[in-house]
Amino acid sequence: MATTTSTPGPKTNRIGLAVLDYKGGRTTLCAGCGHNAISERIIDAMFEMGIPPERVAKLSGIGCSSKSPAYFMGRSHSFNAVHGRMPSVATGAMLANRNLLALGVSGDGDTASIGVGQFVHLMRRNLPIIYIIEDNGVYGLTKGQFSATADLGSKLKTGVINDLPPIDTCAMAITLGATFVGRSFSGDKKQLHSMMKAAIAHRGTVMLDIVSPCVTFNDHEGSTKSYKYMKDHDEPLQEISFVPAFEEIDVEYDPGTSIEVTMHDGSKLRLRKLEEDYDPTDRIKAITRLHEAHEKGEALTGVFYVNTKAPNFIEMLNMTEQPLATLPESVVRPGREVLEQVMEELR
Ligand SMILES: Cc1ncc(C[n+]2csc(CCOP(=O)(O)OP(=O)(O)O)c2C)c(N)n1
Ligand code: SF4
Ligand SMILES: [Mg+2]
Repeated sequence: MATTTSTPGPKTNRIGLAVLDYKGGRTTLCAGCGHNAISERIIDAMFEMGIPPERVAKLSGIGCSSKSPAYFMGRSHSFNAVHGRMPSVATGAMLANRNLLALGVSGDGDTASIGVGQFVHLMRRNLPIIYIIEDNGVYGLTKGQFSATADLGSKLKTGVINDLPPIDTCAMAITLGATFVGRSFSGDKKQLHSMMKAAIAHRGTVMLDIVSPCVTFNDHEGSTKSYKYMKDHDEPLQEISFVPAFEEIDVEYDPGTSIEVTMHDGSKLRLRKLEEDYDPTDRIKAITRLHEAHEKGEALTGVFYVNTKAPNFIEMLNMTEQPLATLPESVVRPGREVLEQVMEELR
């Protein structure tokens, strides 16, 4: 008698979706571009956390980085805004529907050059959003001019030297009020993976600056955002591991050398300290560490600051539990009596 063997289907997550359900279109970015690696980490993290793709709103500005949302999570909402103006679109989307998971993808040019005005106001509001800067230090899409995150003295392929100091978007975000701030490197799969999952569990502004080499215009000798430079100068602040609330939390490390942060949904972000006394809830210390790293020429990576206590923008505005976008007309539209009362008050 013939026996039938069944081939196991694809691995599914806790909402029954396969990783394929989190993929997007085929990338048109250059082969080896760091932005592609970041898209992969977003796909893995969203899949593992069991986030319904339809709950996610991908928001971006203009640039190679801002094009990348087309290459992951094709079932999610997506809005490619004007250069540097994604924060206002993201704010509007979240105020209209607080149930969305906002994922902003921007570039260093899109954020720190043309978009810096919108960026600073987003950071001070603690809007629930994961804001990623795919940071290559140049305007990749327009052929590699320096952006405002390019390090002093770094060199373009053409030989031009940058003589302006960089903006540190992490120090800026912490100073302004963002409540989860970290830096990673597109080539550090493990660190970025844990950081991305913890970011999904946070309910406030997450700002991740991810150094992402532009292999076409900024990966040569003299660049401080190249693969080689990052591999030689990367100073990880701590080892990061993240345990989602739906997984059993076990302790397999020496508590004396690590710190655990409980996220809003009960998940645990574990930071194994390389520095004995690093505390990610100390805002002043986080800013000091970033300034010290600059002085030493280190590319410091890790989670610098986490605050799970601050109210987010939606809570501050005291908005209705039901998203504005789904409120019925009978609730949104004032009746004749209300209008008459208003008119009476104006008389
Ligand atoms: C208002 C406006 N000004 C200038 C441009 C030209 N422009 C397109 S992308 C870009 C810079 C993108 O750099 P970045 O955000 O770092 O993205 P990357 O391509 O490096 O990923 C510029 C200046 C534009 N599209 N719109
Ligand atoms: S030009 Fe640079 S940033 Fe743009 S896709 Fe190519 S490698 Fe990436
Ligand atoms: Mg760039």
